[in-house]
Amino acid sequence: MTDFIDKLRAIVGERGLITDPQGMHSYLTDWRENYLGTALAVVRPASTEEVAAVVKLCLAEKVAIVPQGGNTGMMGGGTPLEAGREIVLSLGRMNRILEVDAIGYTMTVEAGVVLKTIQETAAEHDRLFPLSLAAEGSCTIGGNLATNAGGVQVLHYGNARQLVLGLEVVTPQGEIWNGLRALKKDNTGYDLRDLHLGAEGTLGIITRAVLKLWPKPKDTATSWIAVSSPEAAVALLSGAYAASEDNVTSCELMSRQGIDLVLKHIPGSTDPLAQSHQWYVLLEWASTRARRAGANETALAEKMEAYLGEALDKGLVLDAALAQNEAQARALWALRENHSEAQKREGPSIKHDISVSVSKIPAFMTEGLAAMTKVLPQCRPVPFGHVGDGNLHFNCQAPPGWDKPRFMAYAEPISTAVYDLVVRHGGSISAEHGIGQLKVDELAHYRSQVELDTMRTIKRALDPANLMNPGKIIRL
Ligand code: FAD
Ligand code: 2HG
Ligand code: ZN
Repeated sequence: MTDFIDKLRAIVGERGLITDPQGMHSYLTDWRENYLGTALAVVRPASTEEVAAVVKLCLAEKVAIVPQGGNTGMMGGGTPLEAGREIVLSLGRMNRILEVDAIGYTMTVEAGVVLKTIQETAAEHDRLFPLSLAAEGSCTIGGNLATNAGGVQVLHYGNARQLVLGLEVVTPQGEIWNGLRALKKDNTGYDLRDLHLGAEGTLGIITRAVLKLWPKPKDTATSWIAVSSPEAAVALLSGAYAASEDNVTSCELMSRQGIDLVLKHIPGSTDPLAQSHQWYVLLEWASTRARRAGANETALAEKMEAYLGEALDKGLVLDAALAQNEAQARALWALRENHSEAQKREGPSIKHDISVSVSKIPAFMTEGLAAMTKVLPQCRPVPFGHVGDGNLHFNCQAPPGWDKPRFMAYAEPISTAVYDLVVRHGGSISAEHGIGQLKVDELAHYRSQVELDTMRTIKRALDPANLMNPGKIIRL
């Protein structure tokens, strides 16, 4: 093996190689600390050519590769396997913005650029890159594309798949596929780009991307709204599309349980409303039309206030707080975005990133909560998520004082009850986080034979040696 390490060093240099256990540790465990893997080395190439050379070497030496970006994934996709003869290939050093074409509304970047840097660069050019999620300060665009990430603005702009025009990918053979085309139209056979989006590094390594940009909003309205039920939340959203003149950019649902965890664990958090309620919606509208000069309130805020007033009269809304400035809007968003962190600090949890059609959310919520507590009456459901996409994080916190092994004994029956229900409602067992290593068995169980066979055929054709992130998504 020292021979292999020396060959890696010859490609990426001393700066691009980590082999000591302490240095490697953070690359070998996932954000949720569910997995701890082993690896021969962490390799950090500085260019596409170095990535290609590393892949060629690994192919010759039959060493598997686990691509990794910011390591914020929720499914253990970026963590090497426990007994694996693998390397972690981190894209972290490939973090250059290569071009901003403000006229053509595109940006070309390396895969290791942190999402927040992309958002900020777009804003400097009066443009918007709309992918937005709580991990944006550390996740990378390569990881976002490889997981087809969703986030909080999908209902208006689409998920990561809809935000990208072209890719550069290093194939499992170590070839460089240059698909970095900034084209809106390109009907030239099979869509190779789409194959890599959501493939979680099992078909190749994304090294560069051409991203789409949008005009930067000039007017935003944000409200924190107490509603009586998920049904009221869905009705409120349904009417908001027309009331906002199609400017709804986010609609997030939360329950009191989640808010209580955020208030308990995240310093500086405060409840925006005087009274406690069971369900909350965070609603945001954004428009590229600038606010009127001299007006106290922005045009959108006026419209949102009027809409919420009507909804209050109809009983859809129980109470609401409209952000008066950016700082207040950020504080409201922090209550939503800190749910994952607060759940982590509270202790063990079982997570279900699921989707059903938006109109089925109320029925799913009622039946799902009953299904979860039927398996473990003391469990503490923490449902929240992107209700506008029909995507719930249908999570469950361990009963107070329970340690992880005790709680995890219930993971399979709880998850089976939830996923069976999802499938009965025509939904998906993974809406935005992917499959990784956590849901390999579930995918095999819930997807049809024809879908699984097609996925296996694609994987075997592109990666016959099975060296690209083996054991993730699908077992061969
Ligand atoms: P990693 O975790 O490093 O990798 C994820 C997967 O992609 C792995 O399978 C890895 O092998 C592969 N991969 C990484 N880079 C490449 C590459 N260049 N080429 C090929 N394969 C690659 N997700 C959402 O969809 N919506 C959310 O709202 C959301 N919120 C989150 C909030 C928090 C607090 C956290 C911790 C995570 C959240 N996530 C969310 C999950 C996560 O999917 C995203 O954070 C992000 O897309 C992962 O990017 P990453 O760079 O960290 O990827
Ligand atoms: C979010 O929407 C993320 O905040 C994380 O997708 C969800 O922690 C979770 O379950
Ligand atoms: Zn989410």
